[in-house]
Amino acid sequence: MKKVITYGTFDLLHYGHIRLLERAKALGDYLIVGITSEDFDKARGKINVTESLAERMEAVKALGIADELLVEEYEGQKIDDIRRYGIDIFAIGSDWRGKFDYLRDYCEVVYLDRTEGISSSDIRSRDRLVLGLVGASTNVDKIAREAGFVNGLEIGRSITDERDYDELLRDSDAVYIYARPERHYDLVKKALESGRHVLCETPLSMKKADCAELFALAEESGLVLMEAIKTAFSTAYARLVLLLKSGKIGEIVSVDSACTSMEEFEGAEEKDLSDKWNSISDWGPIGMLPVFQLLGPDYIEKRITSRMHPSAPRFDLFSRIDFTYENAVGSVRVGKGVKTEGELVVTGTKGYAYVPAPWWKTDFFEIRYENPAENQRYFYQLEGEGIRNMLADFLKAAVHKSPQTRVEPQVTAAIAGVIGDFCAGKDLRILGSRRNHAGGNEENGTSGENS
Ligand code: C2G
Repeated sequence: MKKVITYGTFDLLHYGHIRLLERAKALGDYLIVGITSEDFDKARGKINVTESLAERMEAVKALGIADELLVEEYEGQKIDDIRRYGIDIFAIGSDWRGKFDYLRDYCEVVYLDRTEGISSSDIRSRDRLVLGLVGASTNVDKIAREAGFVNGLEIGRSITDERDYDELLRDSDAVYIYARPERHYDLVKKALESGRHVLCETPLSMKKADCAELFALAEESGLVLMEAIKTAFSTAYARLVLLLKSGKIGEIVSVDSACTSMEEFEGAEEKDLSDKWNSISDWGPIGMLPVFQLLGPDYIEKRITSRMHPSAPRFDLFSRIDFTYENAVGSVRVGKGVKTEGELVVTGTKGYAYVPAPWWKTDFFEIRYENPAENQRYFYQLEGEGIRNMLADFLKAAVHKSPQTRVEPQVTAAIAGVIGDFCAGKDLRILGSRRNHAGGNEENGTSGENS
């Protein structure tokens, strides 16, 4: 009996796939089809796959062409499979010509002509979503660049002046918003009221209550509202959270994160800083993300300690935010123009998780125990700092109504709440304020703890 094997993702099964399978089958008597797993596809840079592994397997099975199906999970598996199943012929489409010649050491390799004029990418692009961009920053540029890797997501108009917002909304199905954080609420609300899906740079708002209102509005209108915290979409970070929630290091006792970047603010005056984001707005959401995702949004108390820019009393160059929970603590350090090790450490009763700097865009983490022989290292592909996955998830949520699970609305609201409290001076202690602003707590808008 001549055994043939072929592999593929087979997303949104189409005529090109069917012809390939029929011809592969005709090469022998028994056809095995390897369907790629989601992780394997992600690792090889295919992030747009619409259907789940189960759906894709079901669709190939229902054709009745394959005699057997298997799941392709790792690089190099083809050699293992060919040996294990005693394969005579490996067949694949001609788009792979030459790439699998190394399998000739194990069996015959046949490249079958690819069917022209049809592809899963084309089918995905039919449900395209036009994303309008608001704002000017490297973040906006990155969104535009990464959208090029997500089939079906098309960048539409791009504006930097809010006066053009109505036109932008008219011409877009969805918007990505990057504005001053205090402008986000109005811009998001208007987009939702106009029936547009929204991907908004973090923080979504400066008030907890605003977030609840905006999420309710999105839900009522059947629209997607997503906070653009790219770290939440990086595979390594998302897997770390799942692993820790499954008890990998026992009970979580402490979450400690640090995020800083160097920026030159020396000699700047308050007006020079007016269009810049302070540390807590820029880095705070990312720093707080693991605290709220691992310990929950309901802390008992918090304390924000900030060192402000000498000429801008609301511009924190550095802040440390300490959260107290019933049985755990969280601590976040953020800074601009300040440098520290940007790592994430999660302390547990059985071990700890260590994510090296810069932890917010990592492809690696380690779970460590008292006995180093038990330590485990985890590696995942990081495409486009997490932005690519974020855009793919946004598109799937908007077009295919897939549930969003990466940033919980309560986490978004908790982040907004902390930043709002900072602005209102609640739970805030300002370093040096006694010396620099004698009796200046009102001036700083603090709650008066420093006087
Ligand atoms: N195919 C085809 N004609 C098309 C589209 C696809 O003949 N118009 C073939 C491909 O060449 C491949 C198979 O159908 O042999 C499955 O295609 P995909 O689902 O795109 O999978 P692919 O990424 O090619 O996976 O380990 C995975 C394999 O290496 C190939």
